[in-house]
Formats: sequence, C-alpha cells, structure tokens
Amino acid sequence: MTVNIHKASTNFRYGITDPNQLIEFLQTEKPIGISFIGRSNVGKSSTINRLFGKNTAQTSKTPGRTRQINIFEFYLEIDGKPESGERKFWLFDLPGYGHASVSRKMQDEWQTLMHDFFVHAGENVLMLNLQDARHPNQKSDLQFKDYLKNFDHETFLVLNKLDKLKKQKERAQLEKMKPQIFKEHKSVKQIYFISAESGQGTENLERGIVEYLLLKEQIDANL
Ligand SMILES: Nc1nc2c(ncn2[C@@H]2O[C@H](COP(=O)(O)OP(=O)(O)OP(=O)(O)O)[C@@H](O)[C@H]2O)c(=O)[nH]1
Ligand SMILES: [Mg+2]
Repeated sequence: MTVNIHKASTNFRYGITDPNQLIEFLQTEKPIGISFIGRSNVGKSSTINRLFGKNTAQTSKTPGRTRQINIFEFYLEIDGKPESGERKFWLFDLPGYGHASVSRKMQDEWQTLMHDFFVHAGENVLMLNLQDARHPNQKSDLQFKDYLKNFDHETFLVLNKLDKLKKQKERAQLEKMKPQIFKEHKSVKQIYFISAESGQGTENLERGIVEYLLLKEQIDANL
C-alpha cells in the first residue's frame, strides 16, 4: 500500500494577513498539516508546487513575494486512489523571513502574524524549515531556529537547490553536518536534501510528510 499526497485535491482556501482571522481559523479548525518557512527566495513556493501540484503556490524571481499566510486544503491518495471527502489536511505557505528590503512596517506586521501562527498552530502542524543548500545557517536562519526553540513544533530541515551544488564534495560536507544539527536542535526530527527544480529528493520528503500526517491523524482519531 502506498500513500501519497493527492495533488489534484490541493485547493486554495484562505489568504490571511489579519492576526485575528488567523487565530480564529487555527482555534476552530485545529488543523493537522504542514507549513513551509524559510528565507525569501529559498524556494518555498517551488517546493510546494512540486509536492502539491504545479500551480498550487505562486513562485517568483522577486524575493518577498509571498506576504500573507496562504492556506490550502488537501487529501491523500492510497495506491493512486483519492481519499477526497475523508481525511482533510492543511498546508500553510508562510511569508519568508530575513528579507532586508521590505519596510520596517512590513517586518513588524510579519512578526505579529507569524508569532500568532506559531503560538496557535497546535501540536499537529509540522514545520518545514527550508534553507539554501549552498549557504545554510545564514544569520536569519539561526535567529529563526533560536526563536522556534520557544515552541515545541516538530521540524524537518529541508536543504533546497541541491542542483546548484555541482561537486560531490560539497554534498558530502552537508551530510557531515547532520549529527551536529540534530544535537543542537532537538525539534529537528529529519533532514532532507532536495531540488525543487529537478525534483531530486522530493519523493523522500513526501514520504516523510505523509508518515507524519498519518501518525497525527491516527492519534487524533483515537482521542
Ligand atoms: N536552481 C534552482 N532554483 C530554484 C529551486 N527552487 C526554487 N528555485 C528558484 O528560486 C526562486 C525563488 O523561488 P520561490 O519558490 O518563489 O521562493 P519562495 O521561498 O517562495 O520566496 P518568497 O515567497 O519570496 O518568500 C525562483 O526563481 C525559483 O525558480 C531549486 O531547487 N533549484
Ligand atoms: Mg513564496
């Protein structure tokens, strides 16, 4: 039996900028799902399109394009057969952090909205922290990881743009960083290397996501 994300089921539901609307959604829906967080331009929307169908999220060459929390619903499929109408899951495309050229006012608004997201998301939303495989752990990435320590959200670290690492040596260096990352960041449960552009590694990532969702769904159903 193979369980996958049913790409054709992904459906845009809300684009939220208002913190009160966000809190109401999270408290009412108690979502089981996943969210994408990372620096602007790291490839969040591209990765979402890979995993959830090619026109799900907007992608852009202009960093800082996604300014609101975009919320989608989706379903799973078992051996290629859609489960529509049964177990609903939620996908959150969060606005990127660490983009210097946005105004102070926009940065403050970002902080308020994101803080409310992390406070109210609950225990069933997996955080996918995307970073650029060519230069991970930028200042804003580290600041963000420290900030996440205030919460207890399960996190997958996803290093994207693997296609831009031409040399095997560069990839091996990344592999070597893994134990250190797990040690320093207890909430990081898995580390993936992917290319949203070529699709490399995205099947593994999808498997990890589906396992997370099925586990949470099962726990939820037994409560
Ligand atoms: N070479 C390469 N380019 C990529 C990859 N993933 C994304 N890109 C490119 O990087 C740019 C930014 O991608 P987006 O998916 O829009 O990035 P984002 O993180 O959603 O950006 P914001 O919404 O602004 O925060 C686009 O030009 C993509 O085509 C990848 O795996 N490899
Ligand atoms: Mg985006």
